[in-house]
Amino acid sequence: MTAEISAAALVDMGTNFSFAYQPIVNVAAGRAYAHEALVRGLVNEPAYKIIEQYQGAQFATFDAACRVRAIEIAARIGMDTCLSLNFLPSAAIDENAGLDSTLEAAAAHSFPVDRIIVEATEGEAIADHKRFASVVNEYKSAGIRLAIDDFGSGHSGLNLLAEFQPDIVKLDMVLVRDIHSHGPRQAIVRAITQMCRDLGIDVVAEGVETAGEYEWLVDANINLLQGYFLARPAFEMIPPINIEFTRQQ
Ligand code: G
Ligand code: MN
Repeated sequence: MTAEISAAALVDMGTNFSFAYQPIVNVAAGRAYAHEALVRGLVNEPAYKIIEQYQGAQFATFDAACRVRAIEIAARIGMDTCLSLNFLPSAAIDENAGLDSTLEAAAAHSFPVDRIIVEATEGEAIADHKRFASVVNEYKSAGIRLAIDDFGSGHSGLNLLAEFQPDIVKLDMVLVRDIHSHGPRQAIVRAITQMCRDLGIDVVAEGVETAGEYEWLVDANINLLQGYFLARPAFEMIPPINIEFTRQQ
């Protein structure tokens, strides 16, 4: 077994890239519930330009360095909501890039661990339920919450929820698109939402782009919303939210 890569090495790798943050809005409370960290270049180059530089053996280290860097910047810009970090389960189960560095970064920057959410995004690794469940349990026992990203997109599906229950399910934006005028998507989203309520799982709808989508989702009592309609990701800052909360409770 090789030792986990040093915290200093991860911090050093993190100086090569930066982050934008996009609100996940609690429309019932009328404020941001969390901010999702999205990797960017040092001068706001798009994510793919950074990710393509770290393919192969370096990728697990990159994934861990992302979490460290995203926490550092979130603390620096004074984030007082939850912080949602994307993670690749296959990278997180790599012994060189485990949980310790994320916990160390949270402690170093005084970011409370119970305000960290990790979004699992990689279908293939999640499909290895046993292995993934042990990673999830490690995170959970540290106080970190788990979201399943892109739910309903093919890789992340119902069978997963039978095996273990995340804290949050993020509906894939394909299900959200034009939902106000699409009967089948409405039926699917209603059923997923009911199931999640029964299981005690919070639902986030992502990729909300229009007023029509927004209104339908709010009427369906889906109160955690993310997407360009509410706010675009903002580079190294917390963006204002575009909408007035006329439906505030
Ligand atoms: O895989 P994941 O769900 O983490 O992807 C998030 C990506 O979706 C980010 O690149 C983010 O910029 C993008 N995104 C966020 N909101 C919207 C939206 O309303 N529409 C579209 N098309 N993309 C979005
Ligand atoms: Mn995500």
